[in-house]
Amino acid sequence: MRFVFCFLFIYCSIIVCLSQAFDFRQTVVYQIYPRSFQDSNNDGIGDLRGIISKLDYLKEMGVETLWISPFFESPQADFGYDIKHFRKIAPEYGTLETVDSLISEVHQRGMRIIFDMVMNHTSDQHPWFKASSQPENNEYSDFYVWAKGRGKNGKRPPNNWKSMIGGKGWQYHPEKGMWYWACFLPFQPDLNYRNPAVRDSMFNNVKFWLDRGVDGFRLDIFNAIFEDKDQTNNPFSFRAIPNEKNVNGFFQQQKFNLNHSDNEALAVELRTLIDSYPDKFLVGEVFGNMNQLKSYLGPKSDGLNLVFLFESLSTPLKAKHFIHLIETYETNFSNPNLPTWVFGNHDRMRRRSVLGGDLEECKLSASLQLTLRGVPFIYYGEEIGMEQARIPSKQALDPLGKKYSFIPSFVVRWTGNTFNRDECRTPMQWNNSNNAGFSKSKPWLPIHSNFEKINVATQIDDSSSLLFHYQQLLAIRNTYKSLSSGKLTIDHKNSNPNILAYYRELGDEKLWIVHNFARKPKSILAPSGLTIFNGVQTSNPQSTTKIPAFGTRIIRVSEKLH
Ligand SMILES: [Ca+2]
Ligand SMILES: [Ca+2]
Repeated sequence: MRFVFCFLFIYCSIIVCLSQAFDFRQTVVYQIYPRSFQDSNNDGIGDLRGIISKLDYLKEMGVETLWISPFFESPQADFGYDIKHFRKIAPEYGTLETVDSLISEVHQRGMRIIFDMVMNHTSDQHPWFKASSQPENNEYSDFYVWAKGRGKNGKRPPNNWKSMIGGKGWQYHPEKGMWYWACFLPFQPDLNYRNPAVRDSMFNNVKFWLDRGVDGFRLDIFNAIFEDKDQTNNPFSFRAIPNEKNVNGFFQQQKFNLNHSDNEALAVELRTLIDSYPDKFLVGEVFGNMNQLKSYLGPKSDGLNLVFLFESLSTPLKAKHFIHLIETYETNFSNPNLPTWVFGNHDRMRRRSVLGGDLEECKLSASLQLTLRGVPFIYYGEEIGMEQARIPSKQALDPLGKKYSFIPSFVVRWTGNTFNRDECRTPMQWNNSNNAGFSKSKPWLPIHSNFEKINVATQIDDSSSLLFHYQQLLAIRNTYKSLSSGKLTIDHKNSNPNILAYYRELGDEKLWIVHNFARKPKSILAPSGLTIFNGVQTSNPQSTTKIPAFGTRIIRVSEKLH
C-alpha cells in the first residue's frame, strides 16, 4: 500500500510540475558537458548519475533548462560529437535507464532538458558509414556525401572545398575508391540529406528521444547540413580566418558548403516534427551574417525556435559596443523572434579568461545576460568564474588541440582564442577537497589549479560571490516577467560611454536597468521607484545615486505606463 501511495505521489508530482506552462522564450539554459560535471562512480569521468546528483544545486541556482552535450555511444575521438549510435548511451555515462531517470528527475523539479543532436555527421565508426564505404552497392551506399576524385585515377579531391577548421574537407576512402565530405574533422563524415532515407532515419532518431520525454534539441553545426549538389568550387577570398559573423576563410568563400539555402527548409520540417509534441524547442548552432542566421528561424518564424548568437563572445565589455549589439539584435530578432545571449560554451575560451580574470566584470557580464531581451545560455562553471586552464597543446586530448599543436601557445593566446578546447572543459570545481569534489580518482582532464579558491562550496553562502550574484539575478528574473518576456527600450538619455540603461516592460510592470561599465563608481540619475537589485536583492525605495564599478541596479519604476 505504501508503495502505491509513494508511486501516486511521484506520479502526481510529475504531472503538477509538467502542467506548469513552459515557454522556451522565458527560459534560462545551463549547458552541461557531461564528461566534466560530476563523476558518480569514481572512474575519473563525469556521468549521468553525477548530473542527477547535482540537479538540486541547479534548481536552487534558478536555471530551468539543461542542455547536455552528447552522451551517446561514440569512439570519443571528438568527445561525443562523433556519434556511433544515436539511441545508445556511451557506457561511461550510463544506460538508457539512466537517461530515463535523468529526464524524470529533471521534470520532477519542474525543470526541462534538451539533448545535443548532431545531425550533420556521424562517427566513421557508425554502422551506416561502415556499410556506406563498402565498394559494393547496399542500402547505405548513398547515406554520405561521396564523390569521385579529379585527375588521373581520381586521386585529387573532387573540388576545392575546405573544412570548417581549415585543411581539406574531402577524405579519400581507398576501399571504395571515392572521396567523402567531412566538413569538421576527417573521422566525422557528413550525412547526405539529399537522400530521403537519411532524413527519415535522422527524424526517427529525433522522435525516439521526443517519445522518451526530452524537451528539445540543441542542433550542432546546423549551417553545414546541405552542400551544393553539383559540388561547385568555392570562389577565392582574401580572408584567412573565419569568425562567427563571416564563415569565409582559409582563402575561400564558403559559398557552396555552408549556409546552403536548403538548410532553411529542413529547419521548417524539423520544427513541424517537434511541434507535433507539446512544449518542445530547437536551438541551432549556426554561423554567418545576420541574414543567414535569421533564415534558420524560417520564413514565418516556423523554423528553429532559436539560434545561437555568438557576437557577444567577442564584443568588448564597453557600453557603446553593447548598445550597438543590442540594437542589432533588436532589429534583426524582433518579436516573435528572440535573440540568445551566449558568453561561453565547450568550444570557446571561458568568459572569465576573456575578461582578464576580474570577477566584478564577470558579474557585469552576467547582469547583462540575465536582464537583456533573449534566452541566456550559461556554460557550466561560468557561474563560479571558472577560468581557462593552461594545458600544453602537446598534451591535448581534444582533436582540434592536437591538429593545431604546432602553433606556439603564445601565438594562440595572442589571437584571444583557444585551439585546445580541453582548456575550457576541465572538471567542475565543487569544493576544495581532492579533485575539487568532482571525483575520487584522477579526472580525465586536470583540475584547474585555482580550485581551492574558485569552487561552489566557498561561494554558495558568500553574498559577495559571483555564484550568489547569479542566484540573485535568476531569482529576480523568475519573479519579474518583464525581464523574460517584456519589450526592451534603450534609455539613451541616461546612457553614456560608461553607463548603459534600458527599460523592460510587460503590462504594468516596468523595470529600469542600469549598468556601470567603468572601473570606478559613477553617479546616475535614477527614475523614482523601488530598487529591487543593487548588487544584491533589496527593497529599498531610497536608492543612492552612486553605482559601484561594474555594478548593476534594477529599479521598478513607479510611474504609470502611458
Ligand atoms: Ca564516472
Ligand atoms: Ca553537411
